[in-house]
Amino acid sequence: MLYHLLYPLHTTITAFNVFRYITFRTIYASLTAFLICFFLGPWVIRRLRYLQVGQYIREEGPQSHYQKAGTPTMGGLLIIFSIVASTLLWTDLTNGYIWLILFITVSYGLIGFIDDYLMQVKKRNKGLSAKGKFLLQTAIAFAGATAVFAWPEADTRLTVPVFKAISPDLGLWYIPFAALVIVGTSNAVNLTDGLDGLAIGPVIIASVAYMIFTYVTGHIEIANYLQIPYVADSGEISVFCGILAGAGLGFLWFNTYPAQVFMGDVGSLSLGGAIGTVAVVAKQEILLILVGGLFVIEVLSVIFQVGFFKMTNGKRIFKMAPLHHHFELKGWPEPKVIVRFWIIAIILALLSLSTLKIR
Ligand code: 57M
Repeated sequence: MLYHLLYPLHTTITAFNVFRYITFRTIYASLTAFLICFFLGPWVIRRLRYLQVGQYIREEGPQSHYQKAGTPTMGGLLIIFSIVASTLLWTDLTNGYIWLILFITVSYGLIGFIDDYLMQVKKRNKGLSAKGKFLLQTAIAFAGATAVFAWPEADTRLTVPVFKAISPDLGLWYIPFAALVIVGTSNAVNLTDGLDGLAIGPVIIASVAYMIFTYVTGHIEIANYLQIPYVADSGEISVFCGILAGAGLGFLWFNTYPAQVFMGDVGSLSLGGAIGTVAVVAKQEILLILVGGLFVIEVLSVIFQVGFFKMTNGKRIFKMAPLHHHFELKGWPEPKVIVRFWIIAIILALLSLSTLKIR
């Protein structure tokens, strides 16, 4: 909005020329998203308490979580509001990628909202059935992936980090592949959201990493210099990534240990869907394994735990999966698990950025 309203005025007020710059808009869009969460947070938390949207704690969880019962959840509603408002305010709304990412973010938020509503408000201890949730996510991801495939300048080649010579063309297989990235990332963030701030921290870190990647892929000179695919108009996505990071920081203000609010599935599914979609449109899907490495580690811990459990009918690799519960049961205080997982996420994101130079 501001971009469309104020930039054209730069002929009279030259100061408004700044609205043209992606860096300027990214910084102020990020600050806007942060401030919306920061100032609206207390009110939202009070409303969620009033509406009794208190977290239901499953009995088989770690003992230490029992005192969390009743913590307001569905704080993801605040995150999504902040993301949508800041995106409408600060991005170039003629950019199709922005609308695609917003579509996935909001529709995944809707799936999560239904799940949370059934689980928390209807007190049904299961939300949407896992199958129902997965089918909805897959359908929406396929719609998004098909839109990317049908894009005029669609490029179905896969970018392989480090090995610039390898870029297999997936052709029609690009659609299921892209859909898988979006659904997988969404569920990976959902699984990780099991300790105070544990999911939002790596979401912020991944957003900053992709903010840099999309700025670079959208900048033809830098992209060519670094020999990575130039994706026209993808630079605008770095404004969105800044908004993701800003909204994440604003939410973290209240979600940090001891959490005053949880994001709920409405938050984890939508943030994961947003990051997965950003990775797809920026053509950095494989790199997501590194950028979102902590989410990958958490999912793998569950896969190995369940697999091993089934193979040895009853033995466990970890005390409990996902991995964060294992360290909790080993006696690490919750904040120690959280910050150490953030440190790992930061290191993996730095490694992912280093692949820009190692080509
Ligand atoms: C998403 N949800 C948290 C909160 C948050 C297959 C299996 C690994 C699935 C997994 C599962 O059910 N995952 C669901 C994780 C839950 O958080 C809520 O859910 C939203 C995110 N989707 O926003 O509303 C609990 O996490 C804690 N929490 C915090 N701070 C936060 O900021 O402390 C969340 C956010 C909250 C709160 O206690 O209630 C969750 O953990 O369910 N299942 C598990 O993760 C379970 N693991 C398990 O069953 N492991 C088995 C097998 C299946 C691998 C094993 O190891 O043998 C654990 N989680 C729970 N109970 N709650 C252990 C059992």
